[in-house]
Amino acid sequence: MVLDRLQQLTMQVNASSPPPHPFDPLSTVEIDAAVAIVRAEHGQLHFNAVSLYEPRKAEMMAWLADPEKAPRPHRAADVVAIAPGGKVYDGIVDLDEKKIVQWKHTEGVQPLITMEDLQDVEHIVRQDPEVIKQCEIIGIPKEDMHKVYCDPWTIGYDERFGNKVRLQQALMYYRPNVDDSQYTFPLDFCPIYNAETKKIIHIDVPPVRRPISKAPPNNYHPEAIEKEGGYRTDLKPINITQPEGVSFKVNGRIIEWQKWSIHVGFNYREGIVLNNITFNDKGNVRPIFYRLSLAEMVVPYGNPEHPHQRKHAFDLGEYGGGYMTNSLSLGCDCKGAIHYMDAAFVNRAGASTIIKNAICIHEEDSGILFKHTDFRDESVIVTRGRKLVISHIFTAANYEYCVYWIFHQDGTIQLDIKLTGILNTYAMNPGEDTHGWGTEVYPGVNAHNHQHLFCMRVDANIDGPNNTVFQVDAARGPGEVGSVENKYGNAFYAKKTKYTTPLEAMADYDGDTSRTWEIANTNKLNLYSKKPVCYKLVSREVPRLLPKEGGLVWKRAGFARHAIHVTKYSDDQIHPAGRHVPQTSGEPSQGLPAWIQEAGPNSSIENTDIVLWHTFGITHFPSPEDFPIMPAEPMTVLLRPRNFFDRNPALDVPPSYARTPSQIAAGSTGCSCKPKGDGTSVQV
Ligand code: ABN
Ligand code: CU
Repeated sequence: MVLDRLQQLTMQVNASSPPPHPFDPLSTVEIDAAVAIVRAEHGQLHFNAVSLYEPRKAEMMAWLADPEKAPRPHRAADVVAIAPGGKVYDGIVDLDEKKIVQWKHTEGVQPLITMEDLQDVEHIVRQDPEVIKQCEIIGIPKEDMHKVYCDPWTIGYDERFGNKVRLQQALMYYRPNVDDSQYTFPLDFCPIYNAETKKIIHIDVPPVRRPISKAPPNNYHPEAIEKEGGYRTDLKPINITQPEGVSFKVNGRIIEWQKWSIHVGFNYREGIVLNNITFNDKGNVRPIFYRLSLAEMVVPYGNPEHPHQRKHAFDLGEYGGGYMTNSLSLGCDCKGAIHYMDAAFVNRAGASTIIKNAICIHEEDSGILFKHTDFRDESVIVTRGRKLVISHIFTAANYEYCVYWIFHQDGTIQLDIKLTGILNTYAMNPGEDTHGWGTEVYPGVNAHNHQHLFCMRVDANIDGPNNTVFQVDAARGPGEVGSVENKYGNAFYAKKTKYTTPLEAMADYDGDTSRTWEIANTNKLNLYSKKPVCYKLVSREVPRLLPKEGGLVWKRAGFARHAIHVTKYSDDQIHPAGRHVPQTSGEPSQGLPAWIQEAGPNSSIENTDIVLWHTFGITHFPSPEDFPIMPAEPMTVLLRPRNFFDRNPALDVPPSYARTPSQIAAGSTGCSCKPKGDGTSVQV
């Protein structure tokens, strides 16, 4: 039976033509085939993840360089499965050979928690006699248990329970009415749920109780806003139209836009993955990045009272940014002419599932690209830019993270993350002292201080794989005021520090020196500046990890100890907090710190294939304006070409308006330039 099914699926895989690009995420047919192959050998398992096992880089580079002659990398699935009793298996299935090429029982780990795993908990919590007792103590009668809700989180790490059993902590809330936001009514206790026995095994109860708040609900839904006086009425429509369609081409999952070529991938964990990013520089297709992704994040909360130390979500490694991704809707999440891509995953039972419209690809006007007016005669050029936006949005229980990868015509790549959704809240008594660990954002609602720290993985390929990272600081020139070399004291320059080892490259941000980092190809100099071609990382929202050295978060989130880490490329180093993150103790720290130890902190990262890891984000001290739902807060990281092009690479973008001095002298009213379809412009 199983083999018949496998044969059918194999035929479907083979029938799909053309073959998938080696970077393409697994299709539903490929996921089903991988599951069938695993099932045929290992029987009934729960599937935690079946995702593209990415081609090995050396093989892939060879194929990209010569797809006709080089062997095409095999399609393969990276599988995480859980057997009855909780044994975790990590495997690789070669889909071309139709066989399992690696299968191992991994001890002492807990794979990420899926939304399916989480959904059981609320139901069980409502029926648990001890939870009912705790609800009664704080003023919720047992007939109202249907009004009790919980956000189940992984337990993070709790030394009382370790990591042998798969555990979740239930953050408890109440809704007086079904449409009320539960985050206005947090409960003061926290049950612990065993995902194998499906039982509550413990409840953390605070020494001082906090009865349920009697404040009126604080809602954001339309009916509530209407009741409070209604919506503002002075907004006129803004329509975005692209009457001739979009200016990008889609070939499978490769997007060609304005000299850029980008392969758009997606996985359950990182969400969007961009591969083989190149720029056509006057006919020369130049590699820039082999792979870009948001690889991990951590949200540590700052209240030291037990059990709040457990609140530090690794939303990608513990839950999966891809798994939590929203199905986007036209006119709401994205406006304009949109190209959508779906995302395919496995569910716990081993069936493939689809999130429709998981990725949105569209263009936006981006304001002025460049402009200059000559004050003498008002001769002018003004050129408007546009950008290509590749985005997805994921909901991590209370928070929404909107991730935008933005490509500009001048060669800049921008990662914007917008944070919205709802604050994580905890109960407080009237007049209670928050001790500075949180803010009363509404009566009875204590929103704890926290950070949102993201780790961007930059697998650079700046005119080839051999790259070097430099720290660049604005520095004053030597010599005191009055000295020969710096008589007036005004000298300053860009001080460059080469990172030669991973140890040197563990670096922090310094706003005082406008610190940036250059990923350079020192083998290639710019024609004019004679400086190495590079892409510069410009990132200004880079708080320090506030949890202290040696503490739980510091140990578990090793990637967040520094703004920058640089490692020599290795195929399996994708997840900077480790492959399986839930319930890690951080002893020893997984991911980046472990890889650096393994490779040798003093090994060379100079002029070789390197990966730069950048941790950035915000420190969030909540305030009432963030409640009951937060206006989106943006963060930006830029990757900018520096000494990469010989001149402004966007000079050939047709201007919106241009008038030269001679045109003015000749009495011409000017030239308003309208782009023609072939990229040139005509005077109108
Ligand atoms: N922010 C932690 C989280 C994410 C998803 C689901 C539950 C909890
Ligand atoms: Cu926040």
